[in-house]
Amino acid sequence: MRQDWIPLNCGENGLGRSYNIASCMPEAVAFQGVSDHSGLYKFSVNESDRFWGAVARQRLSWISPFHTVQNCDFSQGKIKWFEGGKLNVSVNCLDRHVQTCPERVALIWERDEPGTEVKITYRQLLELTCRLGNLLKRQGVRRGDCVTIYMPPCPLAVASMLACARIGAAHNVVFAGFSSEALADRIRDAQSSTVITVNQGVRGGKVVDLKRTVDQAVQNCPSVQQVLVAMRTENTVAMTDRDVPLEEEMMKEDVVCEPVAMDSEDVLFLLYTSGSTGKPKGLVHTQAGYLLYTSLTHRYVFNYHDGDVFGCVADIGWITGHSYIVYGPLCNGGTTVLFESTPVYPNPGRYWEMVERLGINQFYGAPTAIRLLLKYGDEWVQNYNRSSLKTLGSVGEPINTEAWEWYHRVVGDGRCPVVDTWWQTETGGICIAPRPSDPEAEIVPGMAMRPFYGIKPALLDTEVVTGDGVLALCYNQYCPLNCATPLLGFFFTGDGAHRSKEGYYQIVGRLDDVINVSGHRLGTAELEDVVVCTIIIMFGVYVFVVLKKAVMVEEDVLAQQLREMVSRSIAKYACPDFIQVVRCLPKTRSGKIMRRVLRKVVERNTDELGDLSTLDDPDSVHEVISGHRRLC
Ligand code: 6R9
Repeated sequence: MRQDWIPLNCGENGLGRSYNIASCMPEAVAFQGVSDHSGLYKFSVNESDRFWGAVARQRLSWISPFHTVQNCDFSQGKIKWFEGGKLNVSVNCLDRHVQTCPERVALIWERDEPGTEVKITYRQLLELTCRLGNLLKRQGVRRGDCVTIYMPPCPLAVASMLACARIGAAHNVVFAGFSSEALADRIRDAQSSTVITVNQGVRGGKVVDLKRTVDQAVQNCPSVQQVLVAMRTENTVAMTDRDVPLEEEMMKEDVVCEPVAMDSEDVLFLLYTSGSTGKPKGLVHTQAGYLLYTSLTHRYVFNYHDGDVFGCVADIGWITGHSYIVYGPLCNGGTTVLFESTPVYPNPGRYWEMVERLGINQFYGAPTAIRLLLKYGDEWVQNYNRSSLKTLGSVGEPINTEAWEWYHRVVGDGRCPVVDTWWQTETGGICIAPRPSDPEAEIVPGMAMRPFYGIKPALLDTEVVTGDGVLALCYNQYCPLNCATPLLGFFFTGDGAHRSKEGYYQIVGRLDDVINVSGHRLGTAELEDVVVCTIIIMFGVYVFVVLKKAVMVEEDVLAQQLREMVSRSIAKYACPDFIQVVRCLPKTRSGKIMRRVLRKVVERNTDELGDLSTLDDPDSVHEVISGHRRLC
């Protein structure tokens, strides 16, 4: 059966410095005639059945083997991977590691107060998951149901996700910062009979009444039969007949829960996009392809090795949390951090103090936080020992050169590769990133660089090899992800991108933010690289400026400086026509700038700001609206 690949019996460290296939994908597979990274990449897109078939057999535990690697017809919107295969995601993330290393730490729960972290081993996490799975069954949850989880990052949230996977239910995790209306919308959409929450959340030293938000939400959700309430704080909260004390009831359950054999394409979870570009939309990811892809990218994009501590500081309520806090790391038997706090609590050294205390090896964060922290200066970083760090990752928005360089030079002491990873909730896993590749290969600051195995990007409005265009991925034929937005056989990403003559990709911003100025295509990322602030473009270039904390400058001087910088670095035609200094910008709860709101403000269409349910700070919009606009 396995004639198409030969396992490589070589350790990852004994390979010397020579670059060969083993350093691209050491323990996985070797394909005949493939001897380097670019060969392996070509193989993954040209012989995708053989590539993914072999990787899926190698990396996942199957209850029954699949008979067909892929059965996709884009024109019909049909995308099926690993048909015939049955597996259980929680078995892949837990049981098989409990067999080999039960006492390995699976989760480090980095609680809000520094120094109060809690470690959970694989054995403990499996027990929690089984008890919860049994409790959910007792509450009437069945295969195919969808459970809504409204919890901050904590072990019981991860156990809840895995418990759903174990019993064949889908989960619908809602970021625990959303309002009761946003939560109610998502519960109704999922038709959940069960919601899992905590009495209160704790973040940045503040206590948040999450249970109360759930109470308000479920008033308008007739499908909800019960709310399971875990105790994050010691404060009691009002309980109704519908509410079930989670810890108390789960302790009555058995620590064994039979995993359900799921089909490869059964639903694993539902998740909403962050709403930066429009009304949040709900997406579905399925079992096998999603798990395989997150595990492979986690291993190779970040160069994750057994025993490493992986620190992704996203919230579990976003796709980044699903894929790179929960499924990717746990499928790989990794140790993963659940970060409950904020980058500035109790001070702007929090991330790096945590890196030192927990010995984090791979740190994965967002440009919005990096930009915030660099404003506080280098000392907050240098106060802590960061020698454990090996790889630094970035996700969510384009990372401007200044932030990239600071991350690389100050945080990573110039010795850790920075992987700028481009992907979307729709794709479920990282699609473009500098790794995997030759460890010596160059990384250009601010560039996402290369497509991952199986990903075949295309720039839709350009025929030339290099150039600019709308990023589209034709990967459904090549890799096991299932984003069904067929357009001429492509998955249309909505992002603008530039491809260099070396074939490297740079994401230049959302398509709606790329405009023609005097006949030149200009992306927001390119401009923001120069002015380190946000720009939105309408009848010209409109610049929103957020000043670094210490900077005091006259607006005339600022306007002059900005124009000079842009002329010098890009061109005269790109010079700002308007500037507006603001304290902060409207952002989504996940930290993305809501450019569509800024655009409406600039167009003076403030009555049509659109869906603001995912907006973080409503004051930021008022400030932008009332702030004065200044002609340069
Ligand atoms: C994972 C995630 C997706 C959108 C995406 C793009 C932007 C994400 C990026 C990036 C430039 C990167 N984006 N990573 N832009 N460089 N490295 O963020 O998913 O919340 O669905 O957002 O975010 O515009 O289309 P999601």
